[in-house]
Amino acid sequence: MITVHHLNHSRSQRIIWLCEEIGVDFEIVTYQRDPVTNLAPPELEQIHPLGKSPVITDGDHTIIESGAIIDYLLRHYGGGQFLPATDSNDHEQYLQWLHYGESGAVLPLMLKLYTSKLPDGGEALKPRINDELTRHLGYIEKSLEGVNWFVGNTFSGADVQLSFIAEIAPMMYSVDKLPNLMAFRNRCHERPAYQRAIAKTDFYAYGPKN
Ligand SMILES: N[C@@H](CCC(=O)N[C@@H](CS)C(=O)NCC(=O)O)C(=O)O
Repeated sequence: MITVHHLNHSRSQRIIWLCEEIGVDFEIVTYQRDPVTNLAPPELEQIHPLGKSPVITDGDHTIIESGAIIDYLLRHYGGGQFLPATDSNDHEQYLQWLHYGESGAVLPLMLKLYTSKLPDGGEALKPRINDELTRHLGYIEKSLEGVNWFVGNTFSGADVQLSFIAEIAPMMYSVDKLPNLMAFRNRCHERPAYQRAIAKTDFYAYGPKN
């Protein structure tokens, strides 16, 4: 049985969503962020020393990192769904987007978030961070021109990974410049499995706005 160790308002929401998409049997153990520091509680370190979410356990396996978890779930429990054939060009594209979602794409967003908490708002770093945000979000926006999904215009694990970028981008960048990304986010939110995941968890701050 798969256990998703879920932190409220976090990247683990997308893992619960993916479990719903593939219809695998799973349970959720929820952890609450510290209301002052916003950090995960120490109990999560008992599951994995990094104490971050998402983390899943499945028998002898304990797996961290959203991209690795998405790939694991699809390979072992996806029944061929949402995972392009390994010998296809789409598979290479899928791997690229899966990695990009938690490396190149997320870095400027995290830098913006962290520096905004500095007393001077990280003034010295602002121009560089804003340039990087424009570069990466611009690339993502352009990649969605005329398509619904990132790989072969077919829903895949890469879309699950990138949904978090689409969900947090509005906090740090003008959504007027991201119509394709916001439409993508809305398409994710409209999926029945996404809504089932929302219904199974506490309020998710980056989820659909009613
Ligand atoms: N790249 C990792 C990021 C994991 C991560 O930083 N998760 C955040 C939640 S979105 C977390 O656990 N924050 C609480 C903390 O750092 O204490 C992934 O995608 O799994």
